[in-house]
Amino acid sequence: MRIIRLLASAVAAFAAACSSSTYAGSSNNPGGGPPMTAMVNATSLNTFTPENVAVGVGGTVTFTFGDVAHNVFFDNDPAGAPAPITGANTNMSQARTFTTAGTFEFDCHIHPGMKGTVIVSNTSSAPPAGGGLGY
Ligand SMILES: [Cu+2]
Repeated sequence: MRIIRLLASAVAAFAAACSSSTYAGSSNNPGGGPPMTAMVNATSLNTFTPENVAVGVGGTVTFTFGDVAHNVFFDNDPAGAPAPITGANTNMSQARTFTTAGTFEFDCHIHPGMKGTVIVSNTSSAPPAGGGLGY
């Protein structure tokens, strides 16, 4: 009996770990494509957590700032990226919507080496699932 109970809890833990492993920091897209929302925490000294997130075209990434001031600039491809989050931001959140597919590196101009990546992929290649987004 004890072994069965242990096995059951191990299976539950495994399932919980798997449910969020595909896209770190992202909520699942019920349509089956890339998630349409993701969160990046800029709440530590000089690290974005997670550093890499993925959303579908039209998806939104919310950057949350804590006690240490940070900003977010998309330097490598500003033409397809949303507006930067300028200044020195603390204890607030800012969302940015990504309307162009691509890989958008971002960094904090206050802390050299503090950077991350938003991968934006087209949802049209995903199989339609019950209507979904209508692409
Ligand atoms: Cu910073």
